[in-house]
Amino acid sequence: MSFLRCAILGAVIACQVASPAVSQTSSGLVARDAWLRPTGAGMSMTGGYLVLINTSSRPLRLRAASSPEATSVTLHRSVVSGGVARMESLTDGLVIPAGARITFQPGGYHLMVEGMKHPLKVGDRMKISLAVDAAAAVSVSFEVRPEPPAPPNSPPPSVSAMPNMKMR
Ligand SMILES: [Cu+2]
Repeated sequence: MSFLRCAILGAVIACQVASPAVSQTSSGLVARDAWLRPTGAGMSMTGGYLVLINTSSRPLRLRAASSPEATSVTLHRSVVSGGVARMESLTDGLVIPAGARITFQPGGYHLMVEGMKHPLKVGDRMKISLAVDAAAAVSVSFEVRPEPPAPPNSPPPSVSAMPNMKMR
């Protein structure tokens, strides 16, 4: 990782104190751009997506996810085999290599949220906890929106670009 990249990540980490868009675990995993699809009529399940960045110098394993607002949150991956799309459960979690970034997005990795206690509409927020290795789970605030908040490889937002900063 270059010095410049570290400097940018440093700015993001400093910013996350005030912004709900970025969360960090004690292990060095940064979660950003977390979003959920709104639930359809009569549906109690949805998909959650985010960008995970491993800022540490060793691999990190996302072990599990959970939310007080859903019966279960599981790690899934959509795959197409033999022309048929299906989802597989990542029962061993997901390893993020040192310095790597993994984008959860429709058609790929996603958090399968099932047994929602109430419907989600655009503009709502929902907390999902992520458990990484042996570190304490970190709570990430997901925004409900119809599409991703930013292209997967866009630069981190600057402090001045966040007019509505709130303390959590
Ligand atoms: Cu799924």
